[in-house]
Amino acid sequence: MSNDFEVAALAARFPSGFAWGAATSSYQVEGSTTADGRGQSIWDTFVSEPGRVVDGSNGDKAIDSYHNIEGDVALVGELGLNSYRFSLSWPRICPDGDGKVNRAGLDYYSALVDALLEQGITPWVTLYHWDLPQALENGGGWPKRDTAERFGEFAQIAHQALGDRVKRWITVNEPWCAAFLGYSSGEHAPGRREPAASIAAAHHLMLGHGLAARAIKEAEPDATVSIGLNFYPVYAASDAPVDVDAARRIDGVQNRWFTDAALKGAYPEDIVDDFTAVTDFSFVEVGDMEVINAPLDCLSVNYYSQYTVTGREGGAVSASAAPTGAGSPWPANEHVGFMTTGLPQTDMGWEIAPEGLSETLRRLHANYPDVTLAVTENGAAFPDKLVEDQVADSERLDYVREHLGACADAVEAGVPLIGYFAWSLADNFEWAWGYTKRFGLVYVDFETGQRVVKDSGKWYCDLVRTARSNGEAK
Ligand code: IFM
Repeated sequence: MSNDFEVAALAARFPSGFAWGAATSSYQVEGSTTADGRGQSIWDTFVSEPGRVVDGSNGDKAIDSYHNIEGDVALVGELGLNSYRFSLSWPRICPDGDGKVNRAGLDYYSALVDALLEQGITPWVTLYHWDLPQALENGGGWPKRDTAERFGEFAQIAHQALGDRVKRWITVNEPWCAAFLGYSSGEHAPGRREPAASIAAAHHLMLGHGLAARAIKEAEPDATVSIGLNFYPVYAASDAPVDVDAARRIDGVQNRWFTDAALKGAYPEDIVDDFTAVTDFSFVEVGDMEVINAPLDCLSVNYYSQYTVTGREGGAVSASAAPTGAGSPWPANEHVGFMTTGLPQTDMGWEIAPEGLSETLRRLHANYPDVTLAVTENGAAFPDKLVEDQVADSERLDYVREHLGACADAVEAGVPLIGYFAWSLADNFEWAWGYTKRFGLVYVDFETGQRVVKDSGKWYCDLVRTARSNGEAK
């Protein structure tokens, strides 16, 4: 099948009005961490501690998006995208995490939004993508209720400043990572290893989500409000009851904990029972679950891979198969081994499982039929090389193509999917992996900042342009 024919066939499977985008987050791309009154975030602190980031790097410069609004927006336009997802740095806007606003921080995002709109690109704004103001961590961080309340205020501030132009809001990105990698396994900022506190953190991230969603909807009932959750199909390695139970626990914490809270107003009972071994849930107050259950317009689905788990003691544990899955607080991950199944893997060691994306979308729609879905992150790291102005990243191109095929399968199965965002627009700071993992559709020379569209980016552009012109013709 020729490439053109294949692109046309795939493009034709998406509805008109579909959001075609790419995503980034503030700490991963902006740099300028002390410019113009920005306060310190927990990631600034974390990266300064020896051994936290594999290459000893940090986000001080990142890919300098703070100084490159025009260039980055032009890149989004060059790729033919009609949507761009980015996050607000809370400490850039509220340096101490309280109600005191740093005007320069708001001005930066306001200029970015204007530049996008001028190009006809719809901004999708994430309010929290992990860069908590250090001042709030000093007061106890997400395990403390006050942080959720401050976040609700921050949402109000952000909406007041940008809501005249921004209509798509994602409250919190991947609270699983923020809570459990941040406060249980300690792989992410603030690097704490306190399982009980991580469950309180998870609750307050959800409470913050609910308060933010409520603040935005009260100010603007027509705004689209969403939460970004990371999903993985979880399979038991065998029918043995210990394996089946391990799969239940990991699925519960990863896929059901946050989604049930947001969309059903209750945590899944089996996981509450598991967690009772480490916490008494005294941080949950009357009325919290109603706040968390604030009406949602859309569920933002971040999808990368699948998990196969065993509960057998000494079962084949592969740290690389699930560098993040192992972060669930004990007892959810007690004796759980993450296994490799022989599928090809990305540079993160994550198995490539595109059919898991359509399975995830179909399962979400079956369980939560009232909400539309958007894939707000999907992508892969590979060790790209720039050779004579070209990055021949055929593995990423295949990854994106196959996952978009899975999205189209879901659409055809009746899933109300409204958008797809590649992670990421450009190579950037990959958290504890520093600059050693490249996820971009666009290659970045981390020394010079030069950007070069990879083959995967060119292919995606082709697809998006074809799909969008189909939409216009309909
Ligand atoms: O880079 C991250 C992003 O910040 C959150 N979701 C997963 C991506 C890849 O690890």
